[in-house]
Amino acid sequence: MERWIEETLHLDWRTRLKAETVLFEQQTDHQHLIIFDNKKFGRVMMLDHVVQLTTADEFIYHEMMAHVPLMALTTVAPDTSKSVLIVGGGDGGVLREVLRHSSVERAVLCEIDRSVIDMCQKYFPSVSNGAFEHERAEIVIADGTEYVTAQRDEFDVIMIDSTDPMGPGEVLFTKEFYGDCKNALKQGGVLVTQNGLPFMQPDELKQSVSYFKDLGFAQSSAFIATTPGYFGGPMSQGWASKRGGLNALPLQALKETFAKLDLEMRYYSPEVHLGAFALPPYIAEFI
Ligand code: AG3
Repeated sequence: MERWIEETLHLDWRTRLKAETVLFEQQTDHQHLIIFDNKKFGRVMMLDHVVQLTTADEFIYHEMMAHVPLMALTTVAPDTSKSVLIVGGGDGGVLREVLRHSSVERAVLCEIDRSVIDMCQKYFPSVSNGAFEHERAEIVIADGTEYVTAQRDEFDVIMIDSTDPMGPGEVLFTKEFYGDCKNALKQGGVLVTQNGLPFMQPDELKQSVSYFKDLGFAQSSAFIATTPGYFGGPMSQGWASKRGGLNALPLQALKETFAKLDLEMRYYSPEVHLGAFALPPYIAEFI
Protein backbone atom coordinates (compact mmCIF):
# COMPACT_ATOMS: atom_id res chain seq x y z
CA MET A 1 0.00 0.00 0.00
CA GLU A 2 1.32 3.44 -0.97
CA ARG A 3 2.20 5.78 1.88
CA TRP A 4 3.99 9.13 2.18
CA ILE A 5 6.70 9.08 4.83
CA GLU A 6 7.93 12.30 6.32
CA GLU A 7 11.38 13.20 7.56
CA THR A 8 10.83 15.25 10.71
CA LEU A 9 14.41 16.32 11.36
CA HIS A 10 14.16 20.05 10.78
CA LEU A 11 11.99 22.61 12.53
CA ASP A 12 10.81 24.57 9.51
CA TRP A 13 11.11 22.22 6.58
CA ARG A 14 9.90 18.68 5.97
CA THR A 15 10.48 16.30 3.10
CA ARG A 16 8.24 13.35 2.22
CA LEU A 17 9.16 10.19 0.37
CA LYS A 18 6.62 7.99 -1.34
CA ALA A 19 6.78 4.42 -0.06
CA GLU A 20 5.66 1.90 -2.67
CA THR A 21 5.84 -0.75 0.01
CA VAL A 22 6.74 -0.59 3.68
CA LEU A 23 8.83 -3.68 4.38
CA PHE A 24 9.48 -3.27 8.07
CA GLU A 25 8.51 -0.91 10.84
CA GLN A 26 9.26 -1.25 14.53
CA GLN A 27 10.09 0.60 17.68
CA THR A 28 13.34 -1.18 18.64
CA ASP A 29 14.77 -1.01 22.15
CA HIS A 30 16.63 2.12 21.08
CA GLN A 31 14.76 3.88 18.27
CA HIS A 32 12.02 3.84 15.61
CA LEU A 33 13.12 1.90 12.52
CA ILE A 34 11.35 1.86 9.16
CA ILE A 35 12.43 0.30 5.86
CA PHE A 36 10.57 0.93 2.60
CA ASP A 37 10.94 1.05 -1.18
CA ASN A 38 10.87 4.31 -3.13
CA LYS A 39 11.08 4.48 -6.92
CA LYS A 40 13.77 7.18 -7.02
CA PHE A 41 15.94 6.33 -4.01
CA GLY A 42 15.56 2.56 -4.02
CA ARG A 43 15.34 0.95 -0.61
CA VAL A 44 15.31 3.45 2.25
CA MET A 45 15.99 3.12 5.97
CA MET A 46 14.93 5.77 8.45
CA LEU A 47 15.75 5.89 12.16
CA ASP A 48 13.65 8.12 14.38
CA HIS A 49 12.11 9.62 11.21
CA VAL A 50 15.38 10.65 9.61
CA VAL A 51 16.76 9.10 6.39
CA GLN A 52 19.90 7.11 7.20
CA LEU A 53 20.42 5.15 4.05
CA THR A 54 19.12 4.82 0.52
CA THR A 55 20.44 2.19 -1.87
CA ALA A 56 20.63 4.79 -4.65
CA ASP A 57 23.08 7.15 -2.97
CA GLU A 58 24.72 5.28 -0.06
CA PHE A 59 27.96 4.92 -2.03
CA ILE A 60 28.67 8.65 -1.70
CA TYR A 61 28.67 8.90 2.09
CA HIS A 62 30.21 5.47 2.64
CA GLU A 63 33.05 5.91 0.17
CA MET A 64 33.93 9.33 1.56
CA MET A 65 33.86 8.31 5.22
CA ALA A 66 36.12 5.33 4.56
CA HIS A 67 38.48 6.41 1.81
CA VAL A 68 39.32 9.99 2.70
CA PRO A 69 41.12 9.01 5.95
CA LEU A 70 42.43 5.65 4.70
CA MET A 71 43.81 7.08 1.47
CA ALA A 72 45.48 9.90 3.40
CA LEU A 73 47.16 7.51 5.84
CA THR A 74 48.18 5.08 3.12
CA THR A 75 49.73 7.95 1.18
CA VAL A 76 51.90 9.14 4.08
CA ALA A 77 52.79 5.62 5.26
CA PRO A 78 52.41 3.09 2.46
CA ASP A 79 52.36 -0.57 3.42
CA THR A 80 51.74 0.12 7.10
CA SER A 81 48.93 -2.01 8.45
CA LYS A 82 46.02 -0.21 10.06
CA SER A 83 43.26 -0.81 12.53
CA VAL A 84 39.94 0.96 12.20
CA LEU A 85 37.01 1.50 14.55
CA ILE A 86 33.55 2.32 13.21
CA VAL A 87 31.08 3.56 15.81
CA GLY A 88 27.49 3.07 14.62
CA GLY A 89 27.33 2.13 10.96
CA GLY A 90 25.03 -0.86 11.58
CA ASP A 91 24.13 -1.05 7.90
CA GLY A 92 27.70 -2.18 7.17
CA GLY A 93 28.31 0.29 4.32
CA VAL A 94 31.35 1.99 5.87
CA LEU A 95 32.71 -1.40 6.95
CA ARG A 96 32.35 -2.71 3.39
CA GLU A 97 34.43 0.18 2.03
CA VAL A 98 37.04 -0.02 4.82
CA LEU A 99 37.65 -3.70 4.11
CA ARG A 100 38.54 -2.93 0.51
CA HIS A 101 41.88 -1.66 1.86
CA SER A 102 44.11 -4.67 2.33
CA SER A 103 46.28 -2.57 4.68
CA VAL A 104 43.41 -2.65 7.20
CA GLU A 105 44.19 -5.69 9.29
CA ARG A 106 41.46 -5.13 11.87
CA ALA A 107 38.12 -3.36 11.49
CA VAL A 108 35.92 -3.17 14.57
CA LEU A 109 32.30 -2.09 14.21
CA CYS A 110 30.64 -1.04 17.45
CA GLU A 111 26.88 -0.67 17.07
CA ILE A 112 24.47 -0.12 19.95
CA ASP A 113 21.40 -1.53 18.24
CA ARG A 114 21.62 -5.17 17.18
CA SER A 115 18.30 -4.92 15.33
CA VAL A 116 19.76 -2.34 12.92
CA ILE A 117 22.42 -4.87 11.88
CA ASP A 118 19.91 -7.71 11.65
CA MET A 119 17.38 -5.75 9.62
CA CYS A 120 20.01 -4.30 7.31
CA GLN A 121 21.46 -7.75 6.63
CA LYS A 122 17.99 -8.92 5.77
CA TYR A 123 16.74 -5.95 3.74
CA PHE A 124 19.98 -4.34 2.49
CA PRO A 125 22.30 -7.28 1.76
CA SER A 126 24.13 -5.31 -0.95
CA VAL A 127 25.13 -2.59 1.50
CA SER A 128 27.24 -4.74 3.81
CA ASN A 129 27.92 -7.19 0.97
CA GLY A 130 29.28 -9.85 3.33
CA ALA A 131 31.33 -7.39 5.42
CA PHE A 132 29.91 -8.62 8.73
CA GLU A 133 31.28 -12.11 8.06
CA HIS A 134 34.67 -10.90 6.87
CA GLU A 135 37.65 -12.38 8.70
CA ARG A 136 39.18 -8.95 9.38
CA ALA A 137 35.90 -7.60 10.78
CA GLU A 138 34.94 -7.70 14.43
CA ILE A 139 31.37 -6.82 15.45
CA VAL A 140 30.71 -5.49 18.93
CA ILE A 141 27.19 -4.76 20.18
CA ALA A 142 27.75 -2.08 22.76
CA ASP A 143 27.38 1.55 23.62
CA GLY A 144 30.05 3.31 21.55
CA THR A 145 30.99 5.66 24.38
CA GLU A 146 31.70 2.77 26.74
CA TYR A 147 33.67 0.88 24.14
CA VAL A 148 35.81 3.87 23.19
CA THR A 149 36.55 4.85 26.80
CA ALA A 150 38.18 1.48 27.35
CA GLN A 151 40.63 1.85 24.40
CA ARG A 152 44.12 3.44 24.42
CA ASP A 153 46.39 4.04 21.41
CA GLU A 154 44.52 1.34 19.58
CA PHE A 155 43.20 2.66 16.26
CA ASP A 156 44.61 4.48 13.25
CA VAL A 157 41.18 5.73 12.23
CA ILE A 158 37.91 6.13 14.12
CA MET A 159 34.83 6.72 12.00
CA ILE A 160 31.66 7.90 13.71
CA ASP A 161 28.82 6.80 11.47
CA SER A 162 26.07 8.06 13.73
CA THR A 163 22.56 9.38 13.59
CA ASP A 164 21.97 13.05 14.35
CA PRO A 165 22.61 14.38 17.86
CA MET A 166 19.36 13.24 19.41
CA GLY A 167 18.29 9.88 20.80
CA PRO A 168 21.06 7.28 20.97
CA GLY A 169 23.33 9.44 18.77
CA GLU A 170 23.44 12.44 21.09
CA VAL A 171 26.34 11.26 23.26
CA LEU A 172 28.46 10.77 20.14
CA PHE A 173 28.69 14.54 19.65
CA THR A 174 30.07 15.50 23.06
CA LYS A 175 33.51 16.87 23.85
CA GLU A 176 34.01 14.08 26.33
CA PHE A 177 33.39 11.42 23.69
CA TYR A 178 35.70 13.12 21.17
CA GLY A 179 38.35 13.28 23.91
CA ASP A 180 37.98 9.55 24.48
CA CYS A 181 38.31 9.02 20.72
CA LYS A 182 41.53 11.02 20.76
CA ASN A 183 42.91 8.75 23.48
CA ALA A 184 41.80 5.65 21.59
CA LEU A 185 43.63 6.82 18.46
CA LYS A 186 47.25 5.97 17.85
CA GLN A 187 49.77 8.68 17.27
CA GLY A 188 49.04 10.27 13.90
CA GLY A 189 45.51 8.83 13.88
CA VAL A 190 42.40 10.39 12.36
CA LEU A 191 38.85 10.85 13.61
CA VAL A 192 36.09 11.27 11.02
CA THR A 193 32.57 12.15 12.12
CA GLN A 194 29.08 12.42 10.64
CA ASN A 195 28.42 16.11 11.07
CA GLY A 196 25.10 16.90 9.45
CA LEU A 197 24.07 19.41 6.83
CA PRO A 198 25.92 22.71 7.31
CA PHE A 199 23.10 24.65 5.65
CA MET A 200 20.35 23.16 7.78
CA GLN A 201 22.26 22.26 10.96
CA PRO A 202 25.12 24.79 11.20
CA ASP A 203 25.56 24.44 14.95
CA GLU A 204 26.32 20.77 14.68
CA LEU A 205 29.49 21.26 12.64
CA LYS A 206 30.47 24.43 14.45
CA GLN A 207 30.31 22.73 17.81
CA SER A 208 32.09 19.52 16.87
CA VAL A 209 34.98 21.36 15.22
CA SER A 210 35.31 23.71 18.19
CA TYR A 211 35.57 20.64 20.43
CA PHE A 212 38.26 19.15 18.16
CA LYS A 213 40.20 22.38 18.55
CA ASP A 214 39.75 22.51 22.32
CA LEU A 215 41.04 18.97 22.53
CA GLY A 216 44.23 19.94 20.76
CA PHE A 217 44.07 17.81 17.62
CA ALA A 218 46.84 18.83 15.21
CA GLN A 219 44.24 19.50 12.55
CA SER A 220 40.52 20.19 12.93
CA SER A 221 38.47 20.58 9.81
CA ALA A 222 35.69 19.06 7.72
CA PHE A 223 34.95 17.90 4.22
CA ILE A 224 31.69 17.84 2.28
CA ALA A 225 29.80 15.74 -0.25
CA THR A 226 26.35 16.11 -1.69
CA THR A 227 24.24 13.12 -0.78
CA PRO A 228 20.80 13.53 -2.36
CA GLY A 229 19.01 11.45 0.30
CA TYR A 230 20.21 13.69 3.13
CA PHE A 231 18.01 16.55 2.05
CA GLY A 232 19.23 20.10 2.45
CA GLY A 233 22.57 20.73 0.74
CA PRO A 234 25.94 19.08 1.16
CA MET A 235 26.60 16.78 4.08
CA SER A 236 29.66 17.41 6.20
CA GLN A 237 32.02 14.97 7.82
CA GLY A 238 34.23 16.30 10.59
CA TRP A 239 37.97 15.69 10.43
CA ALA A 240 40.30 15.70 13.43
CA SER A 241 43.79 14.33 13.01
CA LYS A 242 46.67 13.91 15.42
CA ARG A 243 49.11 14.66 12.61
CA GLY A 244 48.97 17.91 10.64
CA GLY A 245 48.84 18.32 6.87
CA LEU A 246 46.93 15.11 6.26
CA ASN A 247 44.05 16.89 4.55
CA ALA A 248 46.21 18.67 2.02
CA LEU A 249 48.41 16.01 0.48
CA PRO A 250 49.74 16.54 -3.03
CA LEU A 251 47.29 15.36 -5.66
CA GLN A 252 50.01 13.40 -7.41
CA ALA A 253 50.78 11.43 -4.26
CA LEU A 254 47.11 10.55 -3.73
CA LYS A 255 46.84 9.50 -7.36
CA GLU A 256 49.81 7.17 -7.02
CA THR A 257 48.33 5.58 -3.89
CA PHE A 258 44.98 5.20 -5.60
CA ALA A 259 46.49 3.63 -8.71
CA LYS A 260 48.29 1.04 -6.55
CA LEU A 261 45.16 0.15 -4.65
CA ASP A 262 43.39 -0.42 -7.94
CA LEU A 263 39.89 0.10 -6.54
CA GLU A 264 36.87 1.09 -8.55
CA MET A 265 34.79 3.84 -6.95
CA ARG A 266 31.64 5.72 -7.88
CA TYR A 267 32.17 8.93 -5.91
CA TYR A 268 35.65 8.98 -4.41
CA SER A 269 38.62 9.99 -6.53
CA PRO A 270 41.87 11.72 -5.51
CA GLU A 271 40.56 14.94 -7.08
CA VAL A 272 37.24 14.69 -5.22
CA HIS A 273 39.18 13.91 -2.03
CA LEU A 274 41.12 17.19 -2.16
CA GLY A 275 38.16 19.18 -3.48
CA ALA A 276 35.95 18.00 -0.63
CA PHE A 277 38.07 20.01 1.81
CA ALA A 278 37.52 23.19 -0.21
CA LEU A 279 34.71 24.64 1.85
CA PRO A 280 32.57 27.51 0.57
CA PRO A 281 32.88 30.54 2.87
CA TYR A 282 29.45 29.99 4.45
CA ILE A 283 30.71 26.60 5.71
CA ALA A 284 34.37 27.55 6.28
CA GLU A 285 33.07 30.15 8.72
CA PHE A 286 31.97 27.34 11.05
CA ILE A 287 35.41 25.86 11.36
N1 AG3 B 1 24.52 8.05 9.06
C1 AG3 B 1 24.28 9.44 8.84
C2 AG3 B 1 22.86 9.85 8.71
C3 AG3 B 1 22.66 11.29 8.98
C4 AG3 B 1 21.34 11.78 8.55
N2 AG3 B 1 21.21 13.10 8.99
C5 AG3 B 1 20.83 14.15 8.28
N3 AG3 B 1 20.30 14.03 7.10
N4 AG3 B 1 21.02 15.29 8.83
C6 AG3 B 1 23.79 7.18 8.27
C7 AG3 B 1 24.21 5.79 8.27
C8 AG3 B 1 24.86 5.43 7.01
N5 AG3 B 1 25.69 4.32 7.19
